[in-house]
Amino acid sequence: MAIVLGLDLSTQSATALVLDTQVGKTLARARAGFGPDFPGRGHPEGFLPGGQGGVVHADPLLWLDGLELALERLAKLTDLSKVDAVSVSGQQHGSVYLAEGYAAALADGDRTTALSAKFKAVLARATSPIWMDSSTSAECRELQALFGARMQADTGSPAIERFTGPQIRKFFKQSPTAYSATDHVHLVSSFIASVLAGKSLPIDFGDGAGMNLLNLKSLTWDKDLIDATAPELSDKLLPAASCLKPQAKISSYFVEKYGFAATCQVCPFTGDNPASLVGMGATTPGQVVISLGTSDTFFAAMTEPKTDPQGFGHVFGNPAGGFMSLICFRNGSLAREALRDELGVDWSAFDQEALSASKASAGKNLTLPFYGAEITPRHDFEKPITEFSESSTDAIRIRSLLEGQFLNMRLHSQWMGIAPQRILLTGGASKNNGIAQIVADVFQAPVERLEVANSAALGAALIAATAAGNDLVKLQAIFCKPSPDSRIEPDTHLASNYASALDSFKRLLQTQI
Ligand code: ADP
Ligand code: XUL
Repeated sequence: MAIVLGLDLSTQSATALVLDTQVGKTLARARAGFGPDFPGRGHPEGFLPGGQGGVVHADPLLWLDGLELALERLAKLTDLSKVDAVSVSGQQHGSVYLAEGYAAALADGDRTTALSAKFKAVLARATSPIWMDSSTSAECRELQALFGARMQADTGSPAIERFTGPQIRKFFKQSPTAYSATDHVHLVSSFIASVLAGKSLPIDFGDGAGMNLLNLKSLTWDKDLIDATAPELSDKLLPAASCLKPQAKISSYFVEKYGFAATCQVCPFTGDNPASLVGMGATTPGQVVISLGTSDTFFAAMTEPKTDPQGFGHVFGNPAGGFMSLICFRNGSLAREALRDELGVDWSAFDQEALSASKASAGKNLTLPFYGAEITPRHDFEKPITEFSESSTDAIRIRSLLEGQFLNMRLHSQWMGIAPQRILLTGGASKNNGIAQIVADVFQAPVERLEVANSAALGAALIAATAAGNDLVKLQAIFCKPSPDSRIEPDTHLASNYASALDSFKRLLQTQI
């Protein structure tokens, strides 16, 4: 199996990446942005703005249109009939509710009607809650009251607002009729997998661990949790599976419309963070990845499922076997964009050179970097809290926000007990050298970036290749190489500044939550 396709259905875009694994080359890549490419659909940043009470939903039909646009663009760049296998990474936790009749929509090979038109009639819920949704505190309390410490011990996380189990429970409580009309609940990853296969495919262990429903000891759905979450939920979920086993051939819709070969294999898909772990070449313990996408995440492979005593961090499945620890920050790129827009500057103001002007103040001007509700720590912040003069220069304000983001990350990753020897950086903001320098300085570890920028799409492609019979370790040695000029060394003179800033940051945070 030589040629593989990795798709990444993330918060803001659909990305497609084709690799030739025999010659170790990227053949083509294409992207469709849910905001910029579909300006009339009301998703400027990939989700519906203005949700009340913590509700953040997106239109699953837009994900299908984004997938089709990315494939249309890709088909102009490379011959898709050569693709042997495909896999997908999807934003985690988001759920899709499909009604009876959806199996016919999946199997419909007619290329003249778009996928979104076929699925419109079979959605039991018109919009999908996504990972940014924090509206299920009541359901989390109910589940916690029933299961207590067992919830975290067995699923890797306490009941968490954005996780799919509490989201399903809320849907059942608020719309019992629509819930009961739901034939299958899918995650973003398994939904897109099923669409590509033309039949319902299972949820994989990696992504399934983000639902508060998967028992990590048995890697099966936990019957008591399922039954307590919503009635008849066990009928609405296929058994969880490994993403490394091919499940089906691609459906005739994609053969007819985009020129795939009918023999192209489809694998179950995984979440964007587990896929990134693969794409960064970090599936063996001892390496740390920081992903700066819409969310900022910090993750690492681990052999045993170690849980966060504070309850903010998670355990997900590692596609290569074992587990991964992860912490997620909602105020990632969108918070950096908010400050950029507030100051009326562009990303060059976040560059290494621009920020060097404020180096003397490193660690001295604290910001709690939250423009809205945060996941880690869980709190309804409204705006950043700063401890310095309003008249400070742009460089000081930018440095302070970035330092706040990475001090918060350093503080909340301590439970993992990892002193990183180097940090692998990925996600849209990772190409910014100023941001990368602050990461290196705050963590006092060198930062490296890979040659392929989208590690989730790369991970999906490598999962497809592995499922099709290739050796993952060999593939990672070829494709997951740090880009030669990407390494940034920490400024060791700043070690003590950031050690004391960490204590001050912790104290300031404690005054607010
Ligand atoms: P996701 O996978 O969550 O959809 P990406 O990993 O594609 O997101 O990252 C998108 C984010 O990258 C944007 O919200 C944007 O703020 C950020 N970004 C893009 N270019 C830069 C840059 N040069 N400097 C800082 N941030 C950037
Ligand atoms: C992880 C999380 C986000 C999403 C979107 O728990 O909520 O990182 O996967 O990228």
